[in-house]
Amino acid sequence: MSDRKQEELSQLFDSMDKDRKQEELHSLFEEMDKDGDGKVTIDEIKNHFKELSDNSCQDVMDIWDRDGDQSITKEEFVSTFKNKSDWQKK
Ligand SMILES: [Ca+2]
Ligand SMILES: [Ca+2]
Repeated sequence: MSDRKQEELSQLFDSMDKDRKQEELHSLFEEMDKDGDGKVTIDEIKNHFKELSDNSCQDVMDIWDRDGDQSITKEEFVSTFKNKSDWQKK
């Protein structure tokens, strides 16, 4: 991942990270999950983060999609926030 992209993603996550209460994460997830099937797909990410390039959306997917099935469940989403230090290395 390039430094610039890393920066872009860090800013994105920081902006989403003002308040990490569980309910907030859950409602954010539900906001992203437009069709309400309990999974966030790459298309839903692109839809939600319109300011991100396609490549960056794929990076977001890779960060959140912990089991690699190209969709993000609520569990994956919440656990990624808990393990933020995994991907956000100084
Ligand atoms: Ca969905
Ligand atoms: Ca997954």
